Amino acid sequence: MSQKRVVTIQDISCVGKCSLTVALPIISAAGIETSIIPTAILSTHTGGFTGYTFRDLTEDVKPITEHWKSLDLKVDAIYTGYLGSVEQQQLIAEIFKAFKQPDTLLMVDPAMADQGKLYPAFDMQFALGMRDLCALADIIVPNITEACFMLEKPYPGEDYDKDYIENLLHELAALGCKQVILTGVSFESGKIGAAAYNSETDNTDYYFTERIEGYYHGTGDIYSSALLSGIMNDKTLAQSIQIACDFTVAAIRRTHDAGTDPKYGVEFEKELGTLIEMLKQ
Ligand code: PXL
Repeated sequence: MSQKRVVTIQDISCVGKCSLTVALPIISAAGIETSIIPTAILSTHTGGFTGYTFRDLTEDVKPITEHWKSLDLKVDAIYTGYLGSVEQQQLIAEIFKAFKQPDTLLMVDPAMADQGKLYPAFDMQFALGMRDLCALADIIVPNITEACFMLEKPYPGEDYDKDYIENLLHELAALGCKQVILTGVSFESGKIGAAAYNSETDNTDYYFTERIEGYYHGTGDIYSSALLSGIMNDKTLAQSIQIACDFTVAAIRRTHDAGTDPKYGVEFEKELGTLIEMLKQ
């Protein structure tokens, strides 16, 4: 069987591990070729740093994909993360159409918000553009904040129950995507995890791990990259959310124990061996 290829479309934040600097090593370690389309280059990510540079690469996206159309590229999955603009969201809809083959998985992580707030670069128009992109995907990976922005609902903070989460999952699936993974779900103190809804089977799976206090940057991207690594290695959705949760929390634990500044990202590198072991089981 030939090696699978993922195309991932996100920014390069040169310092502060997130987006492409985590997707590339994680998906590659999982044995999957990782082709990329960089959407922007920033000196750092935008969360917790000031004075960062931002070079928009929207102009480069079309020439890259036009060239690719002349190649015989087999694409097993397209995975989008942090995007720079509404224009890029529209370009990605075109890329989905041009490169989707019958068994290509389209995964959208609407990386744009957390803890009730949009990231600095974004507004409501961008959030609704993300909703339209999610409608085209097979699988989406929002956190609760992103889900609320896309569904134009108030952010509930920590004040929700299982019925609320399952209603959110159903409303997100109604956008048009088959599978919804909602991250950052917590029903009891000290535990946090994900809910996975498959609209084709109407089944919901949950998986929780220990909650480590603090805000750790880039963990959403690490989670999505590990989740896709599971799916591309033929794990079920339930197995993939478990692998992604365990890998992400192990990286957070290392960073917590080392006491390093969490805005620089988490120590996922030394957990890559464990990820590979989990994918082999
Ligand atoms: O991890 C999400 C992310 C990715 N890329 C950039 C960001 C952020 C979150 O703040 O600023 C540039």
